[in-house]
Formats: sequence, C-alpha cells, structure tokens
Amino acid sequence: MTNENPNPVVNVNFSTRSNGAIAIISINYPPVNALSGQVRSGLVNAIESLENNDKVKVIIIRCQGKTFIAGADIKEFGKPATEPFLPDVVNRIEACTKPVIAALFGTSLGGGFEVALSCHYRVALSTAKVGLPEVNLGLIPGAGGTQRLMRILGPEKSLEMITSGRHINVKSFADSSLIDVIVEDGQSGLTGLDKVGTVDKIDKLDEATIAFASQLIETNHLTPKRIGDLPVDGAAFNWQQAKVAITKKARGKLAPVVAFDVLEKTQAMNISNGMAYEREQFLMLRASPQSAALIHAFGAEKKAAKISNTATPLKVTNVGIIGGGNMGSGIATSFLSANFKVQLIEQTNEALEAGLIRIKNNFSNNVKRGRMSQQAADSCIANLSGSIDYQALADCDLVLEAVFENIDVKKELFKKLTEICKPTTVFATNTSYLDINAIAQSISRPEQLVGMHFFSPANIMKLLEVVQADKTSEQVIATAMQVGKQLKKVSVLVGVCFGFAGNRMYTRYGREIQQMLLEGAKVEQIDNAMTNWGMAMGPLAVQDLSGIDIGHSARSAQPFPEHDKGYFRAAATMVEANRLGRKTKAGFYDYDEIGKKQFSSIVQSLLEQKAKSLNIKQVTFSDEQIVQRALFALISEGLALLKEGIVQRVSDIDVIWLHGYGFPRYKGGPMFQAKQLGRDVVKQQLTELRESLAKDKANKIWPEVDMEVFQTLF
Ligand code: 3H9
Repeated sequence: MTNENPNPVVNVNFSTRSNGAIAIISINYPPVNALSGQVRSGLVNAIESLENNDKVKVIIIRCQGKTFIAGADIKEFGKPATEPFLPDVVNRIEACTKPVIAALFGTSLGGGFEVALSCHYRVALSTAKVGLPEVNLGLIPGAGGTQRLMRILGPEKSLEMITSGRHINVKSFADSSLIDVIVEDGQSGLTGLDKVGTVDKIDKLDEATIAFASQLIETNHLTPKRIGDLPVDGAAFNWQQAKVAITKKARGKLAPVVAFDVLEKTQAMNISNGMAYEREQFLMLRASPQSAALIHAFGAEKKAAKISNTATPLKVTNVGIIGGGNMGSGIATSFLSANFKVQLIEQTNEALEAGLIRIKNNFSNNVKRGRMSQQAADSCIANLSGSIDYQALADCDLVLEAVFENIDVKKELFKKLTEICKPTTVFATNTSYLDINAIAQSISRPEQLVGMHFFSPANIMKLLEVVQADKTSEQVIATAMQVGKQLKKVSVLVGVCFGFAGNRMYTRYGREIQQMLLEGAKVEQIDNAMTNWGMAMGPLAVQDLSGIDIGHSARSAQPFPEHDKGYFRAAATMVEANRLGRKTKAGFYDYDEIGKKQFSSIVQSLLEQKAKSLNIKQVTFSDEQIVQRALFALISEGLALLKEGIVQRVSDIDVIWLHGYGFPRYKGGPMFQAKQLGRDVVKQQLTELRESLAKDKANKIWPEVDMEVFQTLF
C-alpha cells in the first residue's frame, strides 16, 4: 500500500492502490479510534478529496489498532461540540457519489456503528461485534443510528438492539443485508478486542475488503446503495405492546423510553426529518442528570482499575481456594470461568464433595441460562481438583481462604500456609470485616497477605475489594488487581477498617434504616421509598433474603455502641423473635408458601414496643425524608472514608456502591449524587441532619462536615 496522498490531519490518512481506483482511508486514534473532532474532520476531508479524485472508484474506511471506531469520543463529552458534527459526517459519507465500504473488526459501537451504517457496504471479520450502546451512557444514538438501523433491520430488532445497548456478533446478521461479507478469521472462539486486532487478521480483513472493492469495480456496481433511501417497514409491528415492555424494563431509565419514542415517531418520516428529531432528543438526553451519572460511572470504573504502584504483577495460574461453602464455591467458579486451575480444599471428604457439587451446579446453571456452552463449562470444570490435604496447595501461585469469619481460625490457617506454600505464593483472605493487619502480624510473610473481598454470589457479583494491609507489598497489590481484571471483576483498592469501604458504608446505611424503623417509618414504606428511588432492592427485603441473624452475629462480635441506643435494635428484635428472614418464612415481612412477602402486623407491634422501651419518639416520615436520610448517611460515611484514606479517590466509592449494593447506575453513586446536589445543599442538609438527629449525643453518628475533605467532592 502506498502513502501517496497523506491527509494533513493527524489521525486520518488515506492511500490508494489498484492504479488509484481503490482508496483506503485509515483511522488511527488509540486506544479505540473514537470519533474525536480530528477524526471527524479527517473523515470529511478525506471523503471530499477522494470524491474529487477522478481515478478513485471505491473508498474503504478502515482502522488501525485493535478495533474499528468504538463510538463518539467520551473524552469530549462535557466540552463545547466542534464542527463537523457527527450527523453531518455520516450524512456526508452516505451522500458520497462513490461506493464507500466499512471494514469492521473489534467492536464498532455507537457513532462508530453509525459511520458503518452510513457506508454503502460493510465487510466484517467474523469475530467483529456491532452495537448501539448509547443507552448505557443515558443517551440514544445521535447520528442517524435509530434511523438507519430501523430501515435495515425493522423496528423490532432495532428497538431490541438500541434499548439493550448489547454488542452483537456480526454473524447474527448473516440473514440480513446489514453485513455484506463476513470474513472467517480462521480462529474460532476468539472474542474481545485484544485478540482480534492482530496484524495478520487486519491484513486478512484488508485483503477481503480490497477484493470486494475490486469486484464492485469489475462488475461495475458503482452506484452507492444508501440505507437512508430505504423506507421503514413498521406497519405490522405492535408499537403499543413494545412500549409497555420497554417502559417496564427501563425501571426509571429515561434513554430506552426516549429511544422508543424516536423510532415510533419517525417511522414514517424521511431520513432527514427523522435524524432531526433524533438529534433533538439526543441533545435533550445529553443535558440530563441521568446521562451525566452514567458517563461518570463509565469513567469511574476505568479509574478504579488504575493504581499508583507500578510493580509487575506475579503470574498466577494455579489457585488454591480454602472453603467450599457458598462463598468459596462461588469464588472457585469465578476463577475457573477465567481459565485458572483451581484446587479446592475442605476439612472433610463430605464437605469437599458438597463444595465440588456446588461448583458444578454453578456451571450447570450457567449452561441452563445460556451464559455458556456445555463444552465451555466442561473445559472449565476440567481445571478443578479437590483435596482435604493442605499439601496440595504447595505449588499454588495464589491461595485464597473463604472459611468461617473467626480471626483465630484465619491466623492459624495462614501460619500453616506459610509453612506449606512456595516462597512466592500470594495469600488472600476473603474476610468481610476482620482486621487483616492483625492476621498479617501473626504470620512470617505479612507482605504476601492481601484482602480479596468478593461479594455474594461471587460468581455473579462484579465487585471485588482488594484490601491493602499495612505491610502488603506493591507487587502483591498489583497481582491481586491483575487477577481481578482477569476474573472480569470491577476491582477497587481499599484500605483496612471494619467492613472496609463497602460494608462499612452499608452498616452506616443499615443503621439509619433501622433507626427510622424505630422512629415510626413502616417496613414497606422504607422499602418502597428506596426502590422507587432506584435501589435494586429494599434494604429490609435484602436483610430478609440474606438472613437477619448473619449481620446480627457479625455485629455482636463487638459491643453495641453506647452512644447509639437504637443501633440495629430492630434487627436484634427480629432475631430474638426467631424471625430470621426468608429462611424462617418470617423476618421483617411474613412469607407465604410460595415465598411471596406480606406485611406483618406482628413486626409492626414488636417494633413499636421496642421503640417505646428505648424511649424513641415516634414521627411520621415522607418517602423523600427516608431517601434523604439513607442517602446522606452514605455521603457522610463516604466523606469519613475519604478523610481516613480508606479509598484512593472519591469515585471509587461510587463504583463500590454501583457494583456491590444495587445503587442505581443512572444516579452515578452516592458521592456523585452529592456532587449533583451541589456544595451548598449537601453542607446544609448534613448540618441539619447532624443537628436534628444527634444533638443530645457526642455526634459520632453524624460527624461535623470536614470542610477540607468536603471540598474534594466538588
Ligand atoms: C456515541 O457514540 C454517541 C453517538 O451515537 C452520537 C454522537 C453525536 N471514547 O473498556 P476498556 C477508552 S456514545 C473515548 O478498558 P476494552 C477507555 O476509557 C459512545 N475513550 O477496553 C479506556 O481508556 P484508558 C458509544 C474510550 O477492550 C480504553 O479506551 N460508545 C471510548 O475492555 C480501553 O477501554 C461506547 O459507549 C470512547 N468511546 O473495551 C463505547 N471507549 O485505557 C464504550 C473506550 O485510558 N466503550 N475508551 O482507561 C466500551 O464499551 C469499551 O471501552 C470497548 C473496549 C468495548 C470499546
């Protein structure tokens, strides 16, 4: 390929071949070839220049690096938009008088897929994925995606794709005209950008695309086929039914509902009017708090993965997991799914057998639910072995314990492991609350101990807190973070304190919920207020699900705080009445035979009696007051975590709450909420809560706002 006419724009070049008949526009803007202002103007300049070049008959748009364009440049969001705007870019491409072919590999997403749809042909590697994931950022496609996709796939499939935001393998479109050529890359099973973007595969895609271009020239198929010229075939589609389903599924999210509205309203319009309405709605969403929150969440997750230490992680292949209960087997499933070799250790043959069965059941469930093929499940399970002899762990690169929450048991265990395991083994504890520094002090290799706190069910939940103890080495931290990435977890580095970052805040949140129960808020009112606000589950329904006695016994390991007379007394009252939750068919709710929850008058009266005995004044709550108190408890505790340096950065707290506790993603996390409410409101409300709720005490529960830490939020 010659570089005879390089475009002056940095990110986009073009060259020609076949005596100048085929032009190749090449985009190079790492890491994902996002549509920055330079890429947009480069594309327009290149198209215009090539259109005016009489020798050129066909134009190809391809990308360097690991993927075709992955969307609008998220880094430009929030800055003033610069011309050319993307809708104009895609319209310019579609209007080109010479056929334009997109060469797709990796993930062509959002604006990137919209560019591909504006091209007249699409050639794709068989591993390529396409998608319109704008809803994940609180947006809809804003450059003709709703219009062109609907013209080529029809309303049903388009709505499914746009409202789910899913990335879909191009092979799924084999029976539509969305993709013209699928190029087998010869290596089945490869997915993801890293594996696709190798030079030889791009060469293969280039070859196939050039061959397709040559064919167009040879057969004189040189009139562009424009998707925008097609009509929408939407007459037979049941729009009303789709609206009900999409609104229900959206659960408070605005973007999917707006996407529906755009498709329905524009189905009979021409592409130009349709795109104008799409743009108007896109810009409306672009300015919405939901979109700001979702874009924050995307950035916060990327940041959380970054740590300041530059140590090279140790290579981990063989993993030992001690404890085959629900937690241990979930963790083992997670490691096996990421192709690690796992040695499960239990105390008895019976317990070991039960643990192995739990793991195998997790894989059968994955197969049943279509999450993986039987063949993939079998190959994961082939990496599993079990033993009751700790010597089996001698060669493990990482040994993680998920045994009973008792510090003496854990100290003994790690002492034994330091004697058995090779010198480089990383030791990890899955404790939720215990002092990892105290465990480290009792072993001979404290620098090799780290916390890896998974959330239940560990094979499903995305969050992993990597807990750095005082002596944990940088290399061990880097290794744990790297392992988290391999497990496809969202890993967040935190420091040691009771409950670390997530559970400490959860305790603070729970404390406030329990306190409100004693002050007169009703069980259902609290749960409804919180779920209507967006939490995945009501906090009391969660307690019933996980077992009220579990938290109660963890809390009872230390004395209840004297300054807080109502501290988790509602939960203690339930435990005293043997109302432990769903497992006893009675907790904060009653449960019928089929597990449906119902209001419990017994609970009501037990809580009233308890409040009376503690001399707690009864008040009436509005739903807003419930949400405000719960949210500000989180903000207050988050500020304390920041002050103590338990988290690296404020956005890490949001990531923890989004992935570990069902906080609504479209609200960005508790600290983002604080940011959106603004400095004055937050300061005023925290001060008011402190004055009204803790005035008679040492104010340990609602501490004074630390102005220095507080400033870092804004
Ligand atoms: C849109 O297109 C709107 C249009 O309809 C209309 C406009 C008018 N921009 O996830 P990774 C960075 S909305 C800038 O770790 P992976 C990311 O921050 C957009 N940067 O890799 C990270 O940087 P760093 C629709 C982006 O291989 C690096 O790339 N598009 C963008 O696991 C690697 O990311 C989307 O929503 C971007 N658009 O996954 C796509 N995307 O290394 C969102 C990524 O500094 N992105 N980066 O931390 C993704 O889904 C994944 O990143 C992707 C790669 C699948 C592309």
